Amino acid sequence: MAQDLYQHPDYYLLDELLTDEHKLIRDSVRAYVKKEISPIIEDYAQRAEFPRQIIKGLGEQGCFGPFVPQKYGGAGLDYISYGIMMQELERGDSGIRSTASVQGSLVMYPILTYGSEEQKMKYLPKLAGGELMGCFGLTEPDHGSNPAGMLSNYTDAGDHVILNGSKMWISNAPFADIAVVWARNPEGKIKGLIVERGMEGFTTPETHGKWSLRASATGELVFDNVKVPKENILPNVEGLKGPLGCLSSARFGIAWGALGCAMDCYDTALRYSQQRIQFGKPIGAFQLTQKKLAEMITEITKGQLLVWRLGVLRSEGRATPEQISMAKRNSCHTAITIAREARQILGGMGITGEYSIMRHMMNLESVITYEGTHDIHLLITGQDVTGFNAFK
Ligand code: TGC
Ligand code: FAD
Repeated sequence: MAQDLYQHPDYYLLDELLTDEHKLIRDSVRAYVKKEISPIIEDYAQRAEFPRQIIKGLGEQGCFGPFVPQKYGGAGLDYISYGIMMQELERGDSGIRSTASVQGSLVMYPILTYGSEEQKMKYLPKLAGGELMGCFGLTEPDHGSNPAGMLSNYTDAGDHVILNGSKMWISNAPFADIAVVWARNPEGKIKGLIVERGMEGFTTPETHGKWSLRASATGELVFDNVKVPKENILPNVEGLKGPLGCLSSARFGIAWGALGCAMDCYDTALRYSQQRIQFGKPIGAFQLTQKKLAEMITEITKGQLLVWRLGVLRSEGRATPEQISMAKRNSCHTAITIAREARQILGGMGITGEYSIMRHMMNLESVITYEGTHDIHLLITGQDVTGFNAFK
């Protein structure tokens, strides 16, 4: 890949809305991405392999659950800090942000929010440092957008439960040490369980052949009469609001993260348009190229304002799930549209691994699909503003 020369666009001087701490965090994660991710990511994506050696560095950067209190090994940071971290990571690659957001929002968040004190002390510090890695099992082969229909279930067997069922499309599954799994209890209510690698009957076959998120490991979770101790059940939540609450945290991170891809594509295309000469002048001097770039920076600026305000609301505990849905949907749409336009500005070079754009574009096909598809988020907004449920 060409040298990483990234500079983020800030057309409306939004840096003035950030604290010095936010800017320090951004500088630190950006420097880490430029040094440790950018030089290797294209190669790992081409080989469809997750670079496992980066886990330690991600932990040292504080990218795993930065909002978790210090008592449990986190940094106790606000949600804008979390958003900034996810943006910088996803600017490098969506698969890297995926690993961090699954660990922070989908594994640490439920243990922090719904777990017992013993569960928090046992798992959170190790998860924060990357000593333990986790994954999150909600989606099933026949229940994706509609997790309320899930079939995975457990029965009572004294001091433990017996878990059966399967989950698919699970990020980090192939190497995760633990899985936060959502399944029905004997009364049919949805509960969360912490399933550990090594429990008999628990396997995690890898999913191959993806054209998207190639540097992220995806797999299934298969439970064949797995004995799970009752102390591994998350005691403080029951029902779909448990997993959906985790999704609110992860979708928030994606809303910031996807804009990182958009900014990287814009930055790359702008620089290319100033240097590439055709018909005797830089292609950036042609009106059609300027239209693309002007529209990109306009959408990026609108998206930056949206996620910043969402970050303020989330840090104050006031962001609604519906507001988060709007931002997740908007950022993914903005990013994928910009990636496609930026690819055109680079002409043939745009399809090569020399630049990050095509990789971002392919990754974004997953990002616009997972954590609720583009249309599911539209329906969430539609329901919120009309009061009518169009899902069912
Ligand atoms: P519904 O009746 O609307 O809600 C059930 C209960 O949950 C509450 N709730 C939420 N709570 C917190 N955060 C949210 N975002 C919430 N959304 C709903 C709701 O208030 C209710 O509470 P209560 O107390 O009344 O019980 O549920 P529904 O079955 O009608 O479903 C609604 C729908 C379709 C929006 C929901 O199922 C949905 O969001 N579907 C999309 C599924 C999805 O996003 N799956 C993601 C899987 S994980 C993943 O993709 C990880 S990718 C990770 C990576 O690599 O980065
Ligand atoms: P479906 O639900 O079958 O949807 C197919 C199409 O139908 C979509 O266009 C959808 O918008 C549309 N549709 C569905 N219902 C409606 C409706 N009511 N009205 C209108 N249109 C509708 N899940 C996890 O639990 N953990 C993970 O870590 C995880 N990681 C993932 C990683 C990757 C790379 C991918 C691709 C997915 C991952 N997922 C994960 C699963 C992801 O959340 C689901 O793919 C997503 O929620 C959509 O479910 P589905 O693929 O079954 O599509």
